[in-house]
Order: sequence, then C-alpha cells, then structure tokens
Amino acid sequence: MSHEFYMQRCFQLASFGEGLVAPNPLVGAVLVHKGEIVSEGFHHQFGGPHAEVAALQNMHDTELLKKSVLYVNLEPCSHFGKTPPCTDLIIEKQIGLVVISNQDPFPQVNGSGIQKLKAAGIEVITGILDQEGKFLNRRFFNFHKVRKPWIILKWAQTNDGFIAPLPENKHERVALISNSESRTLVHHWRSQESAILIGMNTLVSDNPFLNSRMVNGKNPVKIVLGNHRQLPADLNIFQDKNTPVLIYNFSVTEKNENAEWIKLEKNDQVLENLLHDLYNRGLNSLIVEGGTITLSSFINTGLWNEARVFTASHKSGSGIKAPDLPHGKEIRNQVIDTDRLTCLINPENYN
Ligand code: AOF
Ligand code: ZN
Repeated sequence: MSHEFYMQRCFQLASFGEGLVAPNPLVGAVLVHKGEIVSEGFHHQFGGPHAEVAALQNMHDTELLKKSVLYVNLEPCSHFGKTPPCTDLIIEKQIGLVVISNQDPFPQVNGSGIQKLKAAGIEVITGILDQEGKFLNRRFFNFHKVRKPWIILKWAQTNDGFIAPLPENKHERVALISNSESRTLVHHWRSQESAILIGMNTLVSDNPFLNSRMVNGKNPVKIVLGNHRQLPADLNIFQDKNTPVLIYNFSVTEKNENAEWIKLEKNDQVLENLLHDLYNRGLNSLIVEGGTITLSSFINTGLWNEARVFTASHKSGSGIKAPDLPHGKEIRNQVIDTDRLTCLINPENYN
C-alpha cells in the first residue's frame, strides 16, 4: 500500500473529531507494520490527548512499535500545551519513520516538530496529500493565516430566487423553504462550526433557536449583529443557558445572565472588527444564516470562504430576494430529495 492510502485513513480518523476539537486541528494517526495497520488514534476533544499519543498508547508491543511507521496528517507538536510534546513520545518509543501530510502553522510548532524528530535521527517524509490535508483542516489553517474564523454562508431559496416572504406576508410562513432532509443537514453543519450568526432583523422576525436540535451534536455559540434593541427575555436564543449568546451592536457593552452585548464602531470595518473579536475568543469558524442584508454584507466585503445554497423546487412569486453571489468555485452540487444543494468556495480566500 502507498503512503497516500495510510494518509487517507488518518484523514478519516481525524474527521471523527469534527465539531469537538476546535480551535484545534483535526488529526488522525496510524501505525503501520509490514503494510498492516497495527494501531490507530485521533484527537477526540479539545484539551484531550493528541492523535499520535492515542495511536502509540494503543500499541503495547514495544518491539513491534520500534519497527512500525507512524503516519499522521499534521506535524507532531513540539511544545508543552495542554498536553506534553508528541515528538518526545515518538522519540522515546524509537519510531524510525514518520510520514506527515501538513506542517503545523501554529507559531509554537511551525516546523520545529519536524526538526526535533530529524535531530533525533528519525526519518521524516512530509507533503503526502498536502492539498487534501489543508482542505480537511481549512478552518485551522485559515485561522492562523488570516486571524479570522472560516466563514460559511448558508441560505435556502425558492426556485425563483426568494429567501423569505415579504414582512407583510410573514403569516404565510414560507420561511420553511428547504425540505426536512436539508434542514437536518444544516443542523449537522451547525454542530461542526464554532459559531452561528444572523442579523437583528432575522432574530426579531423569526425568533430562531440557532441550535443543532435535529442531530446529536454540540451547539455553536450564537451571534446576532445589528442595531441595539430591547429584546424579550423569552426569545428562543436565550433559553439554553449553556450556549453563549453574543450580540454585536452599535450602542452598548454589557453582560447579563442571558447574553453579552458588544459595542462596535459603526464604520466600514464593522465585520473586520467583529471577526477580530471572534478570533480573540478562539472561535475558528462561523456559519452565517441570514438574512439577505447580513449575508450580502459578508459577500460585498469579500469576507466569506464557503457558500452553501439550497434551491427548492417550488416558486414563491414574491418575497425578499436571495443574496447575489457574483463568483465562487463549485465544490459540491447534489440533489437532496426535492432540493438542490450547491456549495461554492471563494477562490480569493483559499489557495
Ligand atoms: C499534534 N497532534 O493530534 C493535535 C496537534 O493545547 P494542546 O496541547 O492540545 O495543543 C494544541 C496545538 O497542538 C494545536 O494548536 C496544534 O498546533 C497542535 N495540535 N498536534 O501533534 C494532534 N491536535
Ligand atoms: Zn501533539
């Protein structure tokens, strides 16, 4: 079997940590002896053991360990973080060859893990499925490169391009545009991201929960952006006391048991400043779910990385127009029952 084969398995194992390890990367590791995978591990949760440690500790035959090759999709760490350096354990276990996909961009590692292994006489091969590894950990790489969360825009539109009914027709509740399978998928996505954002208008008109209740997964931090208003305490976003609510506005900074209000200056840097604050809070991904004004403000400033758009089969004839996405490279196009899902990536923010 090739290096690529075992690296694919590392990616698969790494992905089991989706939604659980942020802002850490997704990392999987396998130990291979004479072509056979003899041990596996992955990073399960933020603050928990790293993938290599899990794979190495799952293997109790020390003689077999010494003769095995370690595959791991990210450069082993060389720093004391929440856990001791993985490089030390690899050296201690006398592994002879380590095969890596990506170098770790985290400033405290950034090549020093590879150096440390080589200095100990261990052979290191890097760059196996480099692009695939970077895509898997796009939130992590982007976070360290541009110091902003990875931004995913999501909306559902009718076949004639409307995202919601006009406010005066609100009672029609055409708000449910996509089908239940698509909506379940959205809840899965929410469980994979650190935060979810909507505009103040959407909060007030839809009273959404913004949680992942249709799947078994964690809830993202809830974020609202817009002019300050007195909000009723019984709004759905305030009901789950375990999930923080951040309300970015232009008037007040305050905190109560329901939420934190954060004042932003009203200028052309509003989104930049908001994203910078999310960076400081360690939130490395954000799903933006509307409405059109909010989504368009991200599109118009070029502050987006992915767009995921559901187009239903029915028309509505009137309503609030869906955002206009001028460019984007299609990375997924599939039918989900009665809906079509199109996913795009912003090539200007991804290489
Ligand atoms: C690895 N293997 O499985 C992961 C690594 O706070 P800590 O100790 O968990 O360290 C987090 C940093 O360690 C993270 O920013 C990244 O650089 C690296 N993650 N490294 O060798 C792993 N998850
Ligand atoms: Zn480590």
